[in-house]
Amino acid sequence: MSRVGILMGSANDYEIMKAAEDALAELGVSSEVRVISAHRTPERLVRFLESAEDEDIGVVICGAGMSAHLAGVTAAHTTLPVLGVPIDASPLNGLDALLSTVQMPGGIPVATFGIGRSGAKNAGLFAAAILAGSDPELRKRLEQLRADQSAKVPERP
Ligand code: RP5
Repeated sequence: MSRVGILMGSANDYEIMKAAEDALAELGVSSEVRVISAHRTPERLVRFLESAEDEDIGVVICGAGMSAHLAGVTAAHTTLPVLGVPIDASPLNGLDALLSTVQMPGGIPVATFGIGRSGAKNAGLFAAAILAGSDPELRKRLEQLRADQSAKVPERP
């Protein structure tokens, strides 16, 4: 089964991006977690993407805060699906990262998720849903996870 690359602009983003790693692990999908900044370590990003397909990476999740260019630059270098997670890391509370990530020019798509932990979790689940398109067993695990989630919701408060 393909793996998921989880990139983040700073080690400080990990407490948020761990939600993506955890969601994937719960579904039995392994991930490759790296600190790679579009601004501070641009060569590291290019090196990672050059070998990503050979390393069986099927989807790349990118979390970044502030003037967040990680997902966009990643998408510029690969045709793998790129999922962007804006992180609240500035006085603008993540709105800066959301707008930087979501407003891509036509031709270079980034699927953008909500700001913060729930966005990271959903990016993990979405990456699994993409991989499940060619993996019926993973599809079954996703369906089971939804059923378990529904069963945990009480009928009354
Ligand atoms: C972004 O700048 C990172 O993704 C991080 O969210 C933010 C701040 O980085 P640090 O200064 O905390 O390393 O590139």
